[in-house]
Amino acid sequence: EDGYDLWLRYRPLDGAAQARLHAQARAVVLAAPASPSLDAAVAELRRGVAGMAGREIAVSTRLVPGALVLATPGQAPAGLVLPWADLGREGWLLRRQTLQGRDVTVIAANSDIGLLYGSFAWLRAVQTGADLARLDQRSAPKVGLRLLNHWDNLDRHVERGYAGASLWDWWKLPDLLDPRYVDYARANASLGINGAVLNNVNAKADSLTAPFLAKAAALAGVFRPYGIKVYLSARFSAPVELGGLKTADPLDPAVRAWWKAKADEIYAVIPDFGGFLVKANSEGQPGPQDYGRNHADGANMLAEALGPHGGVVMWRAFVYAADASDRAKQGYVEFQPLDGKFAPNVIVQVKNGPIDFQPREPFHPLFGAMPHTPLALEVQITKEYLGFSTHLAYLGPLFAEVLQADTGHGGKVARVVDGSLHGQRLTAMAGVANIGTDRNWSGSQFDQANWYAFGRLAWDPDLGAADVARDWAAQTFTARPAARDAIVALMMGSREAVVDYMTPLGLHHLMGTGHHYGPAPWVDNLERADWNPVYFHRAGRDGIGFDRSPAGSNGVAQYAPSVARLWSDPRTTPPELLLWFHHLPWDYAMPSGRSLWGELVARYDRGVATVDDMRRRWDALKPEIDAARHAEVAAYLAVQAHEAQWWRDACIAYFQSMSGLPLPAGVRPPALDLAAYKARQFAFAPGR
Ligand code: BDP
Repeated sequence: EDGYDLWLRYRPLDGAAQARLHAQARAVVLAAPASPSLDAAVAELRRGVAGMAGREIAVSTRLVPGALVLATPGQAPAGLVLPWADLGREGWLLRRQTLQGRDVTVIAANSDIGLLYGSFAWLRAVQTGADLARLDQRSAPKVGLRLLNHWDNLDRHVERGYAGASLWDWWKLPDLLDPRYVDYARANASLGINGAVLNNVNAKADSLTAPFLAKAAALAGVFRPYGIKVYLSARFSAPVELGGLKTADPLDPAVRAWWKAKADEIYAVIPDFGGFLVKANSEGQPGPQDYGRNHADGANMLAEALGPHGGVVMWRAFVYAADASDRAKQGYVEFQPLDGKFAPNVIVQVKNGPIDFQPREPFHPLFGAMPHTPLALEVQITKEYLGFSTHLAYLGPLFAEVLQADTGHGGKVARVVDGSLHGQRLTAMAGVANIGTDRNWSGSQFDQANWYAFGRLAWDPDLGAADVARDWAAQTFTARPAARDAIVALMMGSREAVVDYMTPLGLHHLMGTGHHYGPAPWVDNLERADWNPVYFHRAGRDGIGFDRSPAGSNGVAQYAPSVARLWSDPRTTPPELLLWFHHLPWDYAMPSGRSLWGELVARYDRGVATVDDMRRRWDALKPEIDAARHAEVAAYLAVQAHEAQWWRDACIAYFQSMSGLPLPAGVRPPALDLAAYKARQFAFAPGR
């Protein structure tokens, strides 16, 4: 067990469950047109049943009792009456029923890809111990485009990647197709992920050259049966860099013609190419503002090129200009006025929060504030700011927190993302992938759960994070209820623990320069003001926190009035976001009865204590988990416990130097003095 199999392990069930499974899966019956996706579905069912029931099952044309019947409406067996219309193009239905006098399990969908999704759903039902004899489930995705964004460079280095090198072996492509590409596609399809942006948003123009397009086309060929489309990050200045033009001005006819020709060239080799993802005028990337144009001008030019082929432009809203008055305000300031100005095949891709993938942020104020523009939610699966793949932090609660946040504009973020709030048909959710060449794919066993949770929540943003964790734990570690639930409990507290020992009470961006690993709240010497931790926490003798209230930057005014009203006043701001919106004196009275200073210290201590508790819980699970994976997780948790302490000690030492206050009674002082924490260096942290 090295984690390679992810949640598709299909290990033998115990005797009674095996017998039950066998009774429900005697053969696969095809009542759908042949296709590569259907072949993939059948192969997966056979693989799963062989693994779990220990028997090979045949593909039959006769409706035998105990069959798994894969059906589409066109070829459905006589007597099968189903709510086909409710399933949409990709949805599925699983139902145990009697058909022509035989008890069978129907896996039904309107398309072959729906059947593949349904097959994975049935296998999940088996793996999680569902009652197969009474199965009756159906599901259709609420979000249209469910995409992984790979920040993979063409030299196979993964920006912010903590799981080895890029899976894409560009050098050997298109001739050599690593079998791992198929396993990648299976894993994604099992969750419903239907697109992959192959290259980094900090893009090289080379990815758009003919040799690289041939390589991308080879990957697209592997992924196609699994319903996964290939997308590319496009560098805005490519017409200059590749085309020899003098400008990349989006209103220049020659530039527009260049992109049109490029789109035609791409679709000639990848007929179902998904489209472009663009990071423009952000962190040094070129963009339309270099020519005095705005984001809509840039996006619409690309949309015009892709539109005739059915492609989309995912234009990122992650921008912050040199004006450093309040970085959190800048995405909204630049994009909100462009509402309604984008072409219909443009979707503006917005990070979950207004800064940058912090352990906790309020939801981004653009959600709900651009009713005439499709908005995609971008989350980061790779844990750049939550301890890389060495710290255990299950991100389901983070994703669910933003999706369930009430925008105050008539619905929660999930309703913006699924398009229902403002009647958008183009909908998307993107996750920055945490996948690489490590045998376990994600750098650690538990980081697989974040890939999994992203996929499940992109399909259905209303799923509960604990329910998703329960499925994952059952599929990945054990379906035995007590052990499974112990794993879920450990996972569910893990993200809050990271918030507590890194950035409690709404603090943000306290991490080390560049690599973003480890505490560095003291850093104040970076080129741009808004790259410095001191810019974000603003601690001094008078107090701590970034004042975004009306008396400060008034960033809070970017939210709907009902939300802004609550968050303008520290007394009605949730403690979790307090120092995001307010600068408060150290003796400010918290709802807990502690002073702000006391509360800050208590949260740091709580974070450390939770990690210690996670270790104990994991140790107790030893008899339930295979030795190799148990030991690997235990080793990581030991690192995390040590580093949680480091974070806590370094931050308390630093903030105490600001507050000048004694530690509350009974609190253990930091192990070292502040200078020692400041001196600690990480020259070789991965992922930059
Ligand atoms: C930041 C990362 C940087 C990315 C950037 C982005 O540190 O590597 O390029 O986000 O999303 O968090 O573009």
